[in-house]
Amino acid sequence: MVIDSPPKVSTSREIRLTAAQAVRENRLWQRHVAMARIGAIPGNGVNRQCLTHEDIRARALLISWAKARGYRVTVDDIANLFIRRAGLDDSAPPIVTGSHMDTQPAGGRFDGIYGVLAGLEALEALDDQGLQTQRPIEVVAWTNEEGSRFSPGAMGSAVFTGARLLEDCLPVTDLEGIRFESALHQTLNATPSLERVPFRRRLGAYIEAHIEQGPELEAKGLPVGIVTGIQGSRWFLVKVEGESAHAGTTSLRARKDAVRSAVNIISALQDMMHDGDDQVRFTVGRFDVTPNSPNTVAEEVMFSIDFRHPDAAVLETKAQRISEISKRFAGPCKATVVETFNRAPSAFGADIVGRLEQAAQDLDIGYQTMASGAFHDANFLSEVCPTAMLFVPCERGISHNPAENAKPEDLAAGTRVLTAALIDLAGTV
Ligand code: HGY
Ligand code: MN
Ligand code: MN
Repeated sequence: MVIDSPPKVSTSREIRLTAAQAVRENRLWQRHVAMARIGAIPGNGVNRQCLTHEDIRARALLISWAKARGYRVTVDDIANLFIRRAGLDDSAPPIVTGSHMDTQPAGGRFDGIYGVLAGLEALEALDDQGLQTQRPIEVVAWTNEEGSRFSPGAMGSAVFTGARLLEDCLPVTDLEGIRFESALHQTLNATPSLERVPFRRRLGAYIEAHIEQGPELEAKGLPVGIVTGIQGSRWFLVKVEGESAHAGTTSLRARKDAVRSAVNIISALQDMMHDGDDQVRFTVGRFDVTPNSPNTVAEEVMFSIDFRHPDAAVLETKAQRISEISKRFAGPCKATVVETFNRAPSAFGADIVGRLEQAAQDLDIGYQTMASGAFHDANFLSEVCPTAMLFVPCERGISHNPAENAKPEDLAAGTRVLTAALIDLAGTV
């Protein structure tokens, strides 16, 4: 698909500064505090997995804030939520910002939600300054970016952009056997009055603000990172089938022990994945044993693979070997490998990245350009419209952990750059 270039520069530096200066650090911080109460877990973290009651409550809170400002709130068939601030030319493709509200089961108070709240803060800053834009601006909360409850991740943005079919998501079940379809209907039924909008609407541009989830910006004392692209990600599910047996009476020779085979497979994969420059990211995060009893030899193991690398060729070469190695090291058991997520490395367009840099320079906010190790909804949006991201530091780079933390002043600095870029892309009258 040909990606249009972003709308021409159409605002003055003064207008961009006026908009950005109206961002209120405390209002933004208090919104994070209020959201963090929904699904709060010990250690200052959050468990607000996608399409759970906590997710539904967080959506309701966001909608109440949006409605209090008179913004139009819409939803699509996979429950992506859109908050729209009208533009003078309301038929023009909107400039969109946002991220996700769902979290990991042991997640943090900033991953995802920061991008949604930064977008809302940007709209309010424009209101507070009485700035009317040419194009409408929308804030989006994408459904199921994390992929921890229903795998894989980024379902909402993938379906919105046409990279995945909604029908393929509906039968996916969580660990309790609940189908995505029923959790989705429960969520949509919680906001019955919201206007429904179609997938694949034409967008003018997309900018996502997110915490870095790495240590670089904090280590360099930089409040903002401007992201040039996202490394590739491959997800697999490996099923190892053995035979359950009595732990006391079955000799080792006679066993088809699924745990023993799974451990051998994982260690062989780790050897294959080893690289001297520590660029490969290979993670087995889920390891489910059946029947999971201390005195029964395991009949079956299902384990996940999350493999990432910035180089498409390395990603492909190593991914190709996963199935063969799994079969070779399965011993007396049977191993089957299914790929559930395959995203090549993506690069954002130079011109829209340049517009974000211009915004940071206008505001004299220190930044560096950098790539993203984490995947984001922006990965899918970059296939349908000019797309870029900005990062703010998080403490020691910790994320996907209740200890995830960020500073109010950094969240505000990132939001100011976002606001300046949004009004620049949306144009003013
Ligand atoms: O896994 C990821 O990269 C994202 O944080 N969900
Ligand atoms: Mn995220
Ligand atoms: Mn995440």
